Amino acid sequence: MNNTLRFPDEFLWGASTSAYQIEGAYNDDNKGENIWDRFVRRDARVLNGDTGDIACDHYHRMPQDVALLKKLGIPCYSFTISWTRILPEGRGQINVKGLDFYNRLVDTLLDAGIRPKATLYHWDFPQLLQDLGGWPNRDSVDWFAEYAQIVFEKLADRVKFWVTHNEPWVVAFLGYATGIHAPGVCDYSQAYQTAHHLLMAHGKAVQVYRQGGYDGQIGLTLNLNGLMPASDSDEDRAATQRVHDETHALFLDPVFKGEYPQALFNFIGPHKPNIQAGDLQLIRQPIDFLGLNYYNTDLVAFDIHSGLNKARLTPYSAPSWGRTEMNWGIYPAGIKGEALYVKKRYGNPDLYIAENGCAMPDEPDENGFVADWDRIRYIKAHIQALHEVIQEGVNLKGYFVWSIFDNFEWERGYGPRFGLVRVNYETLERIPKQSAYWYRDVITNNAINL
Ligand code: IFM
Repeated sequence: MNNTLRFPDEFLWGASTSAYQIEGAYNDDNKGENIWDRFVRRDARVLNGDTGDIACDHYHRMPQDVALLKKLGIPCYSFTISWTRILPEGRGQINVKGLDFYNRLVDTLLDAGIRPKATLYHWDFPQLLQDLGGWPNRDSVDWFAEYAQIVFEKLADRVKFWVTHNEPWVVAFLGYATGIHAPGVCDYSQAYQTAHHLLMAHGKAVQVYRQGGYDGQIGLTLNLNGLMPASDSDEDRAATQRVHDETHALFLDPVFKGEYPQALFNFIGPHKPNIQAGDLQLIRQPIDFLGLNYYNTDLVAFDIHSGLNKARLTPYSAPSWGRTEMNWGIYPAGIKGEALYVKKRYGNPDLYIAENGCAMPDEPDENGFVADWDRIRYIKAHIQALHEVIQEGVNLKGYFVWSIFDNFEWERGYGPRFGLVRVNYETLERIPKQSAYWYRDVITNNAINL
């Protein structure tokens, strides 16, 4: 029996990070303040009072980090750009030193034979623009387009792979509905208005990119976690549909179909966003690919006391899988379900798994080495499910693991570790885990062995 699952020749393997989670240097070289710089300084917002001030200190250790990526055989590195390094006030005056950092990063990657993939926005909104209302202010669409244009002009000659936003649902709903994330607002109307403006900003940035005539690809990355009704009851199924509409259709429908899910808008009533003539056309720009982030699946039950959707989520795990360090369920078949859903409903766009991975209770030995077979088991099972979706006709073009480094996990601080490389937060030493060597072999063989 052949136990090797081989991937198509052109399949792209990669690893992802984000600026606030790894860079540190929060006020070096004229970088402006962003909403996470501010949020981490508010009481009881982040566990242990952790901040991204130093993080992995990637800003100062970039050349060594790229050398490590090379050593680990990573073909494509997905990073995100800190808006306030480039524009300290969010707009207007450009900070040459900030742009220079990304310029050097791109050149260093290319010299190492690593393909750069850049995301414009991964949650670190400029504080000065937040003071003017943040994403709920319609002007944010133009602020973002101005920033995008500056970045494209500097980097798009060498970066051919662009993402506008990473996980806009998180930005809108954790930032503005539950307030778990920066800027910490609890207001569903602002959350929905934010979602609408994020989508418009996405569309406008795509337009700017097309107008620039650059010869690369541009897309959007969504977090599409799995959802299953907790029972067959009508109430649980309806609650599941509402959560699905909020996390999936709210973003996918306007981008691919130029419309919003009306049933959801009827349900949320007064929280519906203000939409003006032409907005949906702007959002529905043809994109070159969709990025799909998948981590887990939840069971959804109707609960009159749970939020606007009246829905309570509990983690679901396949038999024998247990949960991750963050108490997320593990259900590898869920990634397949999401990829097939996108294929069926949205015309089978080119798809990349832009993030997938897990926080596990890593136990370093006396040398700092982590034999993380649990993480390998998780990643392998998800890659195996992805092999199946390719056989079923999904245009899956690549897979990016989250993350190459342990890093700042937002409101949970430095507790959960997602990296294939351990970061010792005292010495900032990087020590590849077992999973890093395992992933290197997957990439080299373009295959997994079962
Ligand atoms: O660390 C985050 C990342 O910033 C966005 N996607 C999910 C990851 C794990 O929670």
